[in-house]
Amino acid sequence: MLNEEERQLQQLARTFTQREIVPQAAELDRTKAFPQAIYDQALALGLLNLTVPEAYGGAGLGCLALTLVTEELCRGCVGVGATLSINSLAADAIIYHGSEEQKRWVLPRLVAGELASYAATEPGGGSDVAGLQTRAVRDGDDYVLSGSKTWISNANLASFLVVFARTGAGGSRGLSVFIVERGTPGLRIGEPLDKLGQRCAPTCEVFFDGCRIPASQRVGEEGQGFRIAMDAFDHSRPMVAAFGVGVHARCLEESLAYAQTRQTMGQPIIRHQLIAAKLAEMSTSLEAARLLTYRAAWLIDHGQRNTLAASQAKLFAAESVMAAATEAVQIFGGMGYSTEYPVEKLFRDAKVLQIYEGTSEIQKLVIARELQR
Ligand code: CS8
Repeated sequence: MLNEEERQLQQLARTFTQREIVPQAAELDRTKAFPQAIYDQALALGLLNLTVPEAYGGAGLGCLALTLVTEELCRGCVGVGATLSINSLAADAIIYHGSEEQKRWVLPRLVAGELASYAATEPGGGSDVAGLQTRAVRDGDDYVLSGSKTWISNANLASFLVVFARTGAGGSRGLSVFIVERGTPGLRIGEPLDKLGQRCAPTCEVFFDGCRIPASQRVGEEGQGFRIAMDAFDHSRPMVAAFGVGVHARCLEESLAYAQTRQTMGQPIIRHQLIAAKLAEMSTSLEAARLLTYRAAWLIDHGQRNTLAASQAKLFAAESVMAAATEAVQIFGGMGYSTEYPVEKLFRDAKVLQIYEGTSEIQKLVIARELQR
């Protein structure tokens, strides 16, 4: 199903993950430290910023290549995988909607190793994009931004943010998108928030207090912000589904190894049919999630609208990885509840996959709407 180039890229990411991420995952979870050394090595190996076009120094690959690499990184640690791949969300808004000047300004910087954040979610909510409150008021050749964001990935390290703000009336037609440089007066970024899982992936509050930026930093036309956000999600949801597939694959790997060695009642627990059934189900849902994810990525790579497929992949991957992580803890029993074994971390890491990049409930809403188109 995959071509030779895709297989090689997947293998490169797999080997890198096994060597560099797996041994450090537990410690990064404890310290909550951004995995800078892993980031630098992955960048040097060409595993990051895959979708940036070659004209701006990137690999010029598609969404499928991104999901293949992301799945492998997240098999090692989804905190690491997420924080390494999240540049692509901000990049996509600029790749598909930015001016030539904006692309030349920011895309080569990502390829050189800078980080960018995608700032949509606000304290008032993440699901209702059309209801966001941050304002951008036109003042001559500038816009002045006021408001706040939260849960913004990598914001404390980002060189620039792609910010969604209201320029017009309420609703989906009143939003616009801006590039805001780190250090712009009126921009303040909070410390990383503490959280249940994916702890080495920083997420921060962001505050705009009379933050003045030139109008040339608006991405697309005024009022196009909602469409740009939805379009970015069509590209990013397969990637986030791949986060889930990576964690799911690790759940199966750990559970299978444990079930083959752990003995109860005189035999390895995999010989107990109720445990064997859990593994059978875990492997079947993994393959289904993977195929949905590849399909959603493939469709958009081939110029086809993938909104339905992307939401189906994100929904199924998130729900099935949570079920798999729950069963992994169950298979490990008391050891599954212990921080000395890896599965409690998989369980904690999995939960947010049902929440970010559109909750499972939002994915169902999108799917139901797409079915009626
Ligand atoms: O608001 C929409 C939605 O998708 N909400 C979820 C938002 C979301 O995903 N938030 C997550 C925040 S970002 C994040 O989590 C990053 S963290 C990630 C990983 C971190 C790792 C460390 C909605 C609820 C589906 C839409 O709701 P409505 O407000 O009801 O809008 P609609 O009426 O459906 O649409 C308005 C118009 O837009 C058009 N539209 C909608 N979807 C699309 C797509 N492509 C193109 N156009 C679209 N996908 C729609 O047709 C409407 O057009 P009209 O012409 O106005 O009728």
